Order: sequence, then structure tokens, then C-alpha cells
Amino acid sequence: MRSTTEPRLGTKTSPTPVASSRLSQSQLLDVYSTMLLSRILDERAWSLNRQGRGSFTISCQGHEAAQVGSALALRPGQDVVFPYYRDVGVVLTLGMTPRDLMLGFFARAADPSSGGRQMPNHFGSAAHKIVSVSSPVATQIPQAAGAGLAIKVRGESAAVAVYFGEGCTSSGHFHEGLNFASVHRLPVIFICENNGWAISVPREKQMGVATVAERAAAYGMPGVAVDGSDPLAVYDATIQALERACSGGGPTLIDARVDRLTPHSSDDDDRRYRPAEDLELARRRDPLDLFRRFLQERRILDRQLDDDLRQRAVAAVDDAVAFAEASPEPAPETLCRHVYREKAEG
Ligand SMILES: Cc1ncc(C[n+]2csc(CCOP(=O)(O)OP(=O)(O)O)c2C)c(N)n1
Repeated sequence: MRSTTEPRLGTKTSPTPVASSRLSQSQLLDVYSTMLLSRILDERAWSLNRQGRGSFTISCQGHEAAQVGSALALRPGQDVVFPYYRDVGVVLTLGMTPRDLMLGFFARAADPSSGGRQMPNHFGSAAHKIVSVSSPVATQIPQAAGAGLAIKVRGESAAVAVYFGEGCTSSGHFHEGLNFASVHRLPVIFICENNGWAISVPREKQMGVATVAERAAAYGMPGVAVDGSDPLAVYDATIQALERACSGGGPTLIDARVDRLTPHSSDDDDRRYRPAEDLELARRRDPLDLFRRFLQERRILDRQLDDDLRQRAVAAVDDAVAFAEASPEPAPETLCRHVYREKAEG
């Protein structure tokens, strides 16, 4: 099992130093608000699951800084984004709403991701250029390389961002996707949310190298290790990767070190494999707490504003739950939609 003394980037338990000076105070507050909304939405999904009102959930908790910081660097509706199942903070930053996500959670007909046909957290939105999550892990990586090739062939002004966990980097899809993107100098940003666990399998049983970042050397692209508990550091790394992608410099691999603050999913019991002290250490460097303290020390956030933002997020989640629960389920006669060709009308 992973040692809690393993050297990592995300080991600090004090407020985050600023890497980025590019963001205004109101943008910093937006980052915090979106991280907070992601957390509250996610916690609600767990409690609804435990109440028997939702079949399944899988968590963004601990990943919010990496998700919001990276997605903020992207251009919504312009860049093509392949999220993975933890990416609540990514899709909210790009413009999906708590209602959109709760419609998916309750598998309602109006769910923009799949019309209630997929598992929760299989995000997708054509309007936001968010490509549907693939359930077989890592398959989004060669898909993203393909999207990068299409952008290059068409001469479009866009890049691709693809998200995945470190467990995906021991899959052949990872190798093929990065190799292809590098050979063709495609405008793709590979973003690994590296939490050190692939369900119950620790990082050292997934790979023979110590970091995901060093894998990049084998493909001839930069491998950027970044503290994924710092949204500003991840923002800066993603901005640089985007500039490189859009200027013909080719792909970048970002290795954002994060912590998973929950079991793998609502169907998992991590006490069976994760040392209690590993989780305890992770909780002490919760990215939401670190960023809150950072904003408080800079006098950008005070107790009153924090309470207001929290209340606003809770109200948005209350609204989303009520709205989605009251929404109709998919009609049974549409069961085969998107599976078999439907008869032409009339
Ligand atoms: C091809 C395939 N094999 C196995 C699974 C089951 N599975 C779902 S998530 C997961 C772990 C992925 O770990 P990682 O990529 O590190 O992401 P994390 O969940 O830690 O964020 C596995 C093995 C799957 N969905 N697809």
C-alpha cells in the first residue's frame, strides 16, 4: 500500500502560494465559488444515494482545484473537452449547471448528457463542446487525439483537453493517444488527475515510474508536474499548454497531484484497502480549505461572504434536486433511441 511519507507535490497543509497573477479578485472568487458548488453538489449526491434516491455516485471531492483551475484556462464552446467521471468542477466551469447534473443523477428525460440513459457523471453537452464520457477508462485519450487531428486538418482555432486518472496511464489507450498526438503535433492537453489510487490499486502497483509526468519524455512532449490542490498553479500550467497547443507546438501532459477524499464510488468501501492515516493526511490538505484560507489571508474573502457563497451554492443545489426529481423519466417507447435506427416519421 502507498506510504503516506511518499514525496508528493500536494503535501502542504498551509494556504497556497500564488503562482498566477493573471486573475482578478472577482475571478479568484469565481474559482472558489465553483469549487464550493462542486463540493456541495457532490456531497448532496452522496446523501441522496444513501437515502436510496439515487442509484450511484462517484466523487470530485479533493479534485476540485485541479478541475476548476484547468477548465478556467479553456475557452468554453471553442475548445473540445473530454472529461472523465470525477469532473464535476470541469463541466460546471465550462457552463453546465447543477440542474443539468441532477437531471443526469436522477436519469431524467431532460438530462442533457444522455437523456437519462447513462450512469451519473457521464457528462456530455454538445453546446459546450463536452464530449460524452466513455465508461471504459482511458478510451477518451485516443478519442481526444482524433479530435485534435480533426482540428488540425480543418485548420480550426481550438484545442482539445482530455482528463483521466493515473490508473489510465497504464492502459494501451494512453500510449497510443499520446504517441499519435506527439507524432502529428496535435493541439491536445492531456490532464491527469493523479490521486494515487485506481479504485483499490495504489500508484506503485500501476506503474514502474514514480510520476506520471516523467512518462511524457517517452512521447517527446513536456510533462508538467503540478500541485493539484492549487487551482492557480493548475491554471497557469494549462494556460501554458494551451498556448503551446495553439501555436503549433504540440501536446502537453499535465500531472496534477490530487487527493481522493472519498471511497472510489458510492459502491466502494475504502476502509478495506486504504490506510486511515492516508485519508487523514489527505483531509488536512483539502483544496477547498487551502484556497479558502488563501483568500481570507489576502482579505478577498471574509466570513460573511463565505457564508453568502455557501448559502447561494446550497440554494442552487436545492433547486436542482427539486427540479430534477420533478422532471419526467424517459418514455419507455424511447428505450432504443440512439441504439437502433428509428423509423422515419410520417
Ligand atoms: C476498461 C475498464 N476497465 C476497468 C474499469 C473499471 N474502473 C472504473 S474506474 C477504474 C479506476 C480508474 O482509476 P484512475 O484512472 O486512477 O482514476 P480515479 O478513479 O482514481 O480518479 C476502474 C478500474 C473500467 N471502467 N474500464
